[in-house]
Amino acid sequence: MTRLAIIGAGLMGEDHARIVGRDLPGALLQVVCDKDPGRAEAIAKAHGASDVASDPEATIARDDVDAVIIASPDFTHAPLSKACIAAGKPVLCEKPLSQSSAECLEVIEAEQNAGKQHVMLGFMRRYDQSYIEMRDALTSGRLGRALMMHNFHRNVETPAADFTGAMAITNSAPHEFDVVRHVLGTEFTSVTAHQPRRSDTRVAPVVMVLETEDGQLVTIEINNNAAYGYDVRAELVGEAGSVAMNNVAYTRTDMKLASSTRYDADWRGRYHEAYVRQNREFLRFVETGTLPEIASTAWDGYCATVVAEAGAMALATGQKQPVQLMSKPEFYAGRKGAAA
Ligand code: ISE
Repeated sequence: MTRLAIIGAGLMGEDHARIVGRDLPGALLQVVCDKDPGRAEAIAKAHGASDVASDPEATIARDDVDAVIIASPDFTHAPLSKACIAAGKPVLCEKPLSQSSAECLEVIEAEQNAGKQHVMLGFMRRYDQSYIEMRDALTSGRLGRALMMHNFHRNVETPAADFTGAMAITNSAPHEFDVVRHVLGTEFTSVTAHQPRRSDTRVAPVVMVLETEDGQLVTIEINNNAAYGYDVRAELVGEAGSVAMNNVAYTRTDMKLASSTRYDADWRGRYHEAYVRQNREFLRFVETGTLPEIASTAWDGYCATVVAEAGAMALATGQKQPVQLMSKPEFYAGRKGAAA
């Protein structure tokens, strides 16, 4: 049995605890750690954890913890990932690795110094069937050369009233930055960012246009106040055809001369399957020491953050910004993606 610690007992910590408790044969929820003991207790009780704790570093170092899931606030992700590397424990860290590319580099450096990869990053969309099929359509050659990828990412409303366009780029868009790099198997080279005007003070949608090294165009709309539901769409356009994501709805209701399907209020339902697959792959990584081929690594976390920084700059200046990555360390070689 692999003994797991979950750090952070918020929305995502609870979701991971549920997955470990119900959908992860071979894993034991050993400890739930949160600064708020009441929250840790509640989640531990609901999902069968053996123990609770409030000190993340001490939890990571425990002898009865084999691996760690980090679901605490964003600013803790990099320092706690480094603590896992220092303790020699595999870690599934929620995105983003850090909102600062310089801090991502610290994690990369720590991992390289340790001599092996410890960090699997929670960009769970890589495990979503729609993106898997898009990537397959490219790698099999069926779709011909990729030309464009269009992406829509809509939340019902922002988590905070003072949410900004820059936050849409650094908080929500990294999912697209990561999964598009993964599907296309290339890197971004530039980004422009635009916003329409709303009638109220809420953050307006952000639309980005990105270019890739391989000459593709990528559009990303982030609408954090879409009002109607959690809705993610994507279409990959190749020279021989296109692959578009269907809306995921298990049922349709036909009534009173109308037909309707429903939307979830947030991402947890839409991506439940992807989270389960991701966490099972993490468990296999802990058991075998080999990172799954499609897993997002600390390097991928760095790349997503560099694109986010360039995107935020593009929005602030109104100017096209270059996306400048350092050259990929040999340590992470062979993990570029589909069309590499
Ligand atoms: C949010 O920031 C997330 O991290 C979720 O994973 C994502 O699906 C959601 O739409 C974002 O806004």
